[in-house]
Amino acid sequence: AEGIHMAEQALADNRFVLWYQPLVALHGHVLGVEALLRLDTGRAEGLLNPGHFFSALDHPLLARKIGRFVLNTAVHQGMLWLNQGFSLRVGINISARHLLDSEFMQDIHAILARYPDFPRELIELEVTESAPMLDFPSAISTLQAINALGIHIALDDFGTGNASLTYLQRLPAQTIKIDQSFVRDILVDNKDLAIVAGVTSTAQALGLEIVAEGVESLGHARKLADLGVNVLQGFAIAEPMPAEKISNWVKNYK
Ligand code: G
Ligand code: G
Ligand code: MN
Ligand code: NA
Repeated sequence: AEGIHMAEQALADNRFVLWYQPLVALHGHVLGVEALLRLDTGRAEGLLNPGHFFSALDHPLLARKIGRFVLNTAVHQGMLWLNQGFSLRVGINISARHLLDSEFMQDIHAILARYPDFPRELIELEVTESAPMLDFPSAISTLQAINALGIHIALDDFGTGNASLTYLQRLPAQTIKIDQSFVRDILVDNKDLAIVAGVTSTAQALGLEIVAEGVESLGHARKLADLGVNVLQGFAIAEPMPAEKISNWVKNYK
């Protein structure tokens, strides 16, 4: 309840902000960013991450309102970067509640109408495994409709749900983001290494891009490269940062 109240206030006061974390392809170029929601308390606590207001992201009305803010802000920012000469794919986390909302497709069409010149393949919706679990047929048809518009889909937190392989089989997706809980210990735990290797070769066989999240050291990056992971994201590459810092970061990368 506290998270819901906090989010209502933040919407009213315009205190939601997006930070962005770069994703880099193996051979050096910056592929894009993931938009990460933060709540600016305006006080000493500074920015709160979604752990403080997760309940709002699952609230029937707030999920829609926050989701629209995130879509609009992220695509607007992507357009600004493009106009500055930076072609960056923008990853946008979609809550299960918003994905399954009867107004979700309208929200998608509205954003495409507002930014008709933004390349649709630069929009990547990150969907976690909880969404299809709630209503599989509805999630499939919505994701197919989105894909048919040219928007990309990533299966986020891959491996942490209980139906990953079913999703790979049945959901339209271009990207798998393997969860950081599998990546963290690949240098010390052969089980985790085997899991990441297996998911990577499955992704390759299916022609999907594979992103490793939670890449925290150069050692991790090297090991992931050896395994054939295409794209890296994590503190070893860059921490999330405000939008204004991204263009300089991209210019200075390698
Ligand atoms: O960035 P951070 O580690 O604080 O994110 C915590 C969780 O919140 C992650 O699971 C992430 O996917 C989720 N998250 C971050 N930004 C958004 C957002 O804009 N919308 C939704 N629905 N979830 C988000
Ligand atoms: O669930 P999702 O994958 O969207 O969550 C992304 C979250 O992971 C972001 O909130 C970000 O702050 C966090 N994150 C990004 N890189 C790293 C990392 O290298 N290590 C850890 N522990 N967390 C990370
Ligand atoms: Mn994500
Ligand atoms: Na993830």
